[in-house]
Amino acid sequence: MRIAIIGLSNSGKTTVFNALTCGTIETAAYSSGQMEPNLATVKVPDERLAVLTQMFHPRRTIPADVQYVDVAGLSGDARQSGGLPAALLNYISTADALLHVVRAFDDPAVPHPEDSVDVRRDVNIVDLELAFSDLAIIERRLTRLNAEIGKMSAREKELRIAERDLLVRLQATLEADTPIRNLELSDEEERMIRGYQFLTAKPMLLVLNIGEDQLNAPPTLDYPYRQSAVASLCGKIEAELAQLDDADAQVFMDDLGISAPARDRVIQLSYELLGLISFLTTGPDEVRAWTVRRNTPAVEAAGAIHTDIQRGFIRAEIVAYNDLAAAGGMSEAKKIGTVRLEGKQYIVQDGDVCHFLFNV
Ligand SMILES: Nc1nc2c(ncn2[C@@H]2O[C@H](COP(=O)(O)OP(=O)(O)OP(=O)(O)O)[C@@H](O)[C@H]2O)c(=O)[nH]1
Ligand SMILES: [Mg+2]
Repeated sequence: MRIAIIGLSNSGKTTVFNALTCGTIETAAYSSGQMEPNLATVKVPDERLAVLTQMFHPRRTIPADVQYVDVAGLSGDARQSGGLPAALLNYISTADALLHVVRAFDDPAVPHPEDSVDVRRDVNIVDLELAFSDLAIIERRLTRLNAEIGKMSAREKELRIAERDLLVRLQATLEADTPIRNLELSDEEERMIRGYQFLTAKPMLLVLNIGEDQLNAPPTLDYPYRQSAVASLCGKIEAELAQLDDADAQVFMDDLGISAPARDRVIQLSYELLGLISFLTTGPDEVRAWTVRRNTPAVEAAGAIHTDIQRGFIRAEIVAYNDLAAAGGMSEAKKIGTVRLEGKQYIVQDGDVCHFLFNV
């Protein structure tokens, strides 16, 4: 799972990246304009892993991880310049979700590309930029489809017409200033558009980067779309916090009246609001958490571990974490009868302890 950190230049993207990943990438008051992204992998905190480790004594314990990629700022002028730079678009479109850092802090030493702090305006600028990119793809595809449909066989034609109708619907949605993620699409419709990697179809976490002076009264923002959430944090403080050991961090947090570092909160938010869950695997070798989207069928979840397991999938042996913890061990859970056999289409739940049976 990869989350791309986007936003206008100087909004504090690299600062937030450092806060989330305990990184030390240099930040600057003057936009770097760099195209090379910063990449880091973050372990997702999960108390269940400690319990399972006690139970199975594996050689290693591997938490789920999320990758963050910090890219160059969006300039807000893609419409004039003919689209987002290709390298930037590539990093954003291949991400599973977007984290938009919006500048809420006021600091005369840090120039704002729009010359003033205005959270609502900046959210709109970036949303428009993403929508514009999606619209360009839709328009190109519709032109192709319309040219091709006349020459197709009946079966092929039916499929293409369904795709065209869906794209026309997405186009109308975007033109009404609504992101694609706000639409409730059927599984089949989602499959139909997955390949386009639409930017506004990705789950979106807006992070308001507030100043030290706003800690006690962070600004709010109404952002009512589906698969979207709003959080606020002070990037500058959190990046400093990420560099301290636990004891020093606690003193610093007590001083500021913060109860927990933002990185845990933001990673948890990513999980809940970006539709991600963890399933768990256990054994003498490793106890491990894996990340998949909510509503993932068992056969696809198996693919998160290895494509061979997906291809040769027979069944999954599954016990809910709470049942396993209550039973105290796998053979006890089997005795009580809380271990189930599930097929390919079973929808994996957060905390499912899974053992996949497969042949290759
Ligand atoms: N006062 C204050 N300054 C901040 C905060 N967050 C970031 N800054 C400052 O803003 C400047 C830009 O921060 P960066 O994190 O480099 O911003 P960016 O969005 O990555 O910038 P580009 O990559 O150049 O687009 C730096 O001087 C930061 O120290 C904050 O919460 N408060
Ligand atoms: Mg940066």
